[in-house]
Amino acid sequence: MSVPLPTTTTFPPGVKPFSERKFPKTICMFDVDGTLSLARQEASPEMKATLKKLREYTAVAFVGGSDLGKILEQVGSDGIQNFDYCFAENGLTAYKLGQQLASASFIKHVGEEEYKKLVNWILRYLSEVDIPVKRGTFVEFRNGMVNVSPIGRNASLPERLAFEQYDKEHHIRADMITRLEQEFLHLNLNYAIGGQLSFDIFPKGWDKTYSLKHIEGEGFKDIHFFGDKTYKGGNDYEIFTDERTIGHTVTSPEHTMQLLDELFLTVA
Ligand code: M1P
Repeated sequence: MSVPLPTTTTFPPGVKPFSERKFPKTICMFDVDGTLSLARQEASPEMKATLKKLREYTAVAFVGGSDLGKILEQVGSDGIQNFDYCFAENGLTAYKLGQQLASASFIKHVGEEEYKKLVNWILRYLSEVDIPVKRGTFVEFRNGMVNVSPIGRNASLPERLAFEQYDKEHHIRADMITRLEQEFLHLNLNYAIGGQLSFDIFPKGWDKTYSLKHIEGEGFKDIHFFGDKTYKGGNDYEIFTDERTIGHTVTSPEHTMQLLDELFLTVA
């Protein structure tokens, strides 16, 4: 959905304007899975309290690969109100202070015909992949990307974890990506393994750095990014290494909270 950019910045009641925060020109941006919560699980009450406190110090944003619905299951259904900026699907779905921002769409970018060829190819390929179990929803169409899962997104938590282990040994996703890269070179797409049972496909450049477009010109001098998949090939790599950000690699949500304490919350 494309909606006009909001023309005014209105801070909700009880939320300090950026200029009144302790670090007025700083924004902290967080990956979700592995950074604010365990993969596809809800953030802990401690994490939610830490982020609430942080909002007194800096501007606060999440930038996740998942779609907005899944991220809100993790950060809380009131997430759009609790973060200054919400970036789902790498920023292809974006909110500032509760108002949706304009964005681009995958289908408009590649066109219906090419999209259809891509999906048909994926379904054909997956029909020939032999893995221990298969469930449902092998292709999930989103605004800014396509998410592909060889086991299917309907897998239960134990099945999800089992697939992740199986994939580590058998490289089901990595092999499929290699083939996709060869078949669809002309579409100039990027493939990212950001989670446990799927991978994302989106146009080159529509990685998490896309979200930075939404805060350009907002006056932030220090843009901190926190993520766990900051290695090459991980879906945090591009934004972590981008020259506009100060990147932090975290190993768990607890590690994220520890870094926030050290960097901001306990600074006199
Ligand atoms: O945020 C990381 C990834 O989370 C999910 O991955 P999975 O279901 O495979 O664990 C997906 O929503 C994926 O798009 C996203 O990149």
